[in-house]
Amino acid sequence: MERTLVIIKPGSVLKKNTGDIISRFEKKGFNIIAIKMIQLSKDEAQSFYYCHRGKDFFKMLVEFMISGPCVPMVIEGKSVIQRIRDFIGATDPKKAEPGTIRADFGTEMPKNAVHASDSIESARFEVNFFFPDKAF
Ligand code: FUP
Repeated sequence: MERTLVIIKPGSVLKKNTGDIISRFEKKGFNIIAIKMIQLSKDEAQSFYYCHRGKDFFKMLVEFMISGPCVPMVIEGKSVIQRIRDFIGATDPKKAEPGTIRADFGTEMPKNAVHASDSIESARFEVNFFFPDKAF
């Protein structure tokens, strides 16, 4: 069993796509074990994306992530980290496979609708970041 952290990003919440996106995960059979709506502070967004500090898109990414509330959730299941990454599609919505969440709800980076952990290490950090009681 694995756990992964998904965030419905502020752009999706603003466009009222939250319910539709949650529904996509549920209809696919994914098991959501924790979910909440919060607004990140600048410090929190910078800490969450610490691995991108110093990159040219970092400032824009942080500004976007604090532009409104977001909806982080923990999803649990067998090989769920890779399965969710495949399900949401490529990072750039323009390159995401048709029918994926990022293709259908994203516009361009960083407004790519959702975030999902990309490894066991990042999932561990990210789940603990938003849901310390679900840490593994
Ligand atoms: P992902 O793991 O799919 O979220 O992709 P990355 O970790 O590479 O990127 C993190 C965030 O930065 C994504 F929301 C996309 C954004 N980004 C840009 O805005 N510009 C870039 O050139 C690369 C990533």
